[in-house]
Amino acid sequence: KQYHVAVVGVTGAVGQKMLGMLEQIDFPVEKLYPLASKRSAGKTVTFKGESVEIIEATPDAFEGVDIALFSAGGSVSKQLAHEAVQRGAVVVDNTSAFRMDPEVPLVVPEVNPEDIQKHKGIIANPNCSTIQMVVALEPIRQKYGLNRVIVSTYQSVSGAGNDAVEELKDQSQALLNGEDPETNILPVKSEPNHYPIAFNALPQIDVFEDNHYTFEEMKMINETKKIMHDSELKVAATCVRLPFFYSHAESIYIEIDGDDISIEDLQNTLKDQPGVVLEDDINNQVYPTPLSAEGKTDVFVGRIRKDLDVANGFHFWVVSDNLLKGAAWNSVQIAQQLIQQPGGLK
Ligand code: 11C
Repeated sequence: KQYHVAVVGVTGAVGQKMLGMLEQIDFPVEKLYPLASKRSAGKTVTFKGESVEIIEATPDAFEGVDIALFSAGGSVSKQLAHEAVQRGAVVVDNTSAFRMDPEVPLVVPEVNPEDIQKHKGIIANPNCSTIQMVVALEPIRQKYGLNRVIVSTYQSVSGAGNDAVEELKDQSQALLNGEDPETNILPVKSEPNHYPIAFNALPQIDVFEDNHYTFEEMKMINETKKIMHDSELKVAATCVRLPFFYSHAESIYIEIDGDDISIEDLQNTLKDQPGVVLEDDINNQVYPTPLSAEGKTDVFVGRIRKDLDVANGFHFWVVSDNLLKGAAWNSVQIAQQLIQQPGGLK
């Protein structure tokens, strides 16, 4: 069977990667609906070697669509996802619009694929920094149980969109030329203050919440509990933007159950897990970095260490391409499972 597939936000960084992933796995697309804002309508995208015209994303544009992959921002999803569902599409939404809605499954296929079947038209794709963390944690949680997670992130500028990528380039050039950098986008475009990202580190990703955490940090906390179906899990996060273009890295501390668990036990637990690549060989200086993970769909894990004070505490380093496993690939994987699971595409 072949499907009518819409990509909403097709001109954006993630939309483009969604097209690439659909092509790469040869997803059975009978007809592609590249949807975007009015501004982009009439331009074209290339899909499987053919030029396809971009259509304005309006409710009627979803007529005849089977699967709609949304990545055009939360407000577009809120406006159009239900319109797409009413017209018979299943929506895979890569924004925060519906992630915490109890009616909407929040899915990482390596962790909770069974939740896909509970959908009522919309399936949410988690935040990029959450996805790579839960892919790495799930095999450990399955084997040993998981009590506490404390994560600090090192996130690339592409998470804030193409404008932030350009801002890092421009600021780097300006500073190297001895000029003042222009600051318009980061840390958060809609906020009054902007700070340079080039040669800097910004401890703010998204807006602040009343509890002094940022929305990005709260996404990591709340989404992790929802995906793992464990509201009791202790999770804390600090999210930081750094001046590199692609992939997010994370320093993760966990407390697990069990006696005398060794570094090798955790390495063996993660080795050969689907979607996980263990790169942990300090004798040969082997560990993942944002550059080494860029362009790949896996989650890379290294630097596994035992905490020196807490018996069942471990530290490790997790890296993944935020636009691929963190966004486009996870969405396309959900779509792939939808069409493969019995009764999935209903
Ligand atoms: C960032 N994680 O790096 C964000 C981008 O909720 O899907 C993804 C925002 C989201 O800025």
